[in-house]
Amino acid sequence: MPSRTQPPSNAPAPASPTAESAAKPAAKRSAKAGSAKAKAKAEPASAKAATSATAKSAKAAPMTAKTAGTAAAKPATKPASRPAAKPVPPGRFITLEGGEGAGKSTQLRRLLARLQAAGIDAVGTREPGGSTGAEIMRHLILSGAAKPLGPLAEATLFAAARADHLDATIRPALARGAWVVCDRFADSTRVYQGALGNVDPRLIAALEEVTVGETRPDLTLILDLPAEEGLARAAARSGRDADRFESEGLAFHRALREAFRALATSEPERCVLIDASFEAEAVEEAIWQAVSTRLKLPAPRRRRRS
Ligand code: T5A
Repeated sequence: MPSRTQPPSNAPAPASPTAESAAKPAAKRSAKAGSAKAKAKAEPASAKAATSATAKSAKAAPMTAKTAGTAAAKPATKPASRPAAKPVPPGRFITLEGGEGAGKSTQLRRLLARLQAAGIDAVGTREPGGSTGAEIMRHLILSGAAKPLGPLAEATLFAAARADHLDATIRPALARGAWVVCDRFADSTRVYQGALGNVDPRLIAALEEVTVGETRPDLTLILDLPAEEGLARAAARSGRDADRFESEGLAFHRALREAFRALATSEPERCVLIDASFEAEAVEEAIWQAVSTRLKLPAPRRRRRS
């Protein structure tokens, strides 16, 4: 069974969302996954440097048993003391998934506001998009221009957009210790192009391996709602026409819901199924419960007395 969170009926009022934070670009630094990698890489590199320095000095002045003993007893130069590097708190990566109109964008804003109120540096982003290059690809894909090429071509376009998004936005934010909340991510490719588009799962997995690598979500919140309700919500929203995927038939959207539910069942350690049929405040509360239970929130900062 998937882990399913029911919103309480007496959910408190939400914190006010900030659209600004949802669009906030992340600073350019190295990746979260990259930081672990960088650390692993840095160690062999410094070991190599030390080895080559030893080899060099050994070449310049070959050691005898006598000089070796002296050198060991009395180091010629005192090693310079360096200030300890300030540890970077680990960033966390949360993704929101689900069918059309399930309330992902609404809940992303609310979750960001909650995280920021808890003193967390939180960045909101979305897919397809979230970086300059990926936003260009978003327009291309959602316009339906690539539809005639089929789901395989669309899967590779989503993967290319994701690679840019990860490099430009997600990894730099995680590396500085920020929490990243992303509206859709690789699970959408698994479900839309994989489960629904019948793209070979080995290809979907290979694309994910190459683009996402170690930058996997710590927590995925799957907003679950009957397809009819989601489509009705999306249609009631004023100001835009149905896009490439919204314009698919009801059977497609019902199958989407089932595929997302199956995903939640298959990866219960990462995914939490959220009942999104409640009003937005209650869904927000259920999401906050899941986030605070699954991820360790930092202790609230103490105020200094003046
Ligand atoms: N895609 C994406 C792929 O096929 N493969 C991929 O790899 C990726 C990354 C993206 C499309 O691309 C596809 C999937 C998508 O079809 P999109 O425009 O980003 O396109 O579309 P969605 O992600 O589906 O976003 P939507 O905006 O359509 O839906 P949301 O974000 O789930 O819903 P939201 O928050 O905008 O809410 C919709 C309406 O409902 C109201 C809101 O006010 C809004 O009017 N609402 C509620 N009403 C009642 N009760 C609640 N609890 C409500 N919550 C929100």
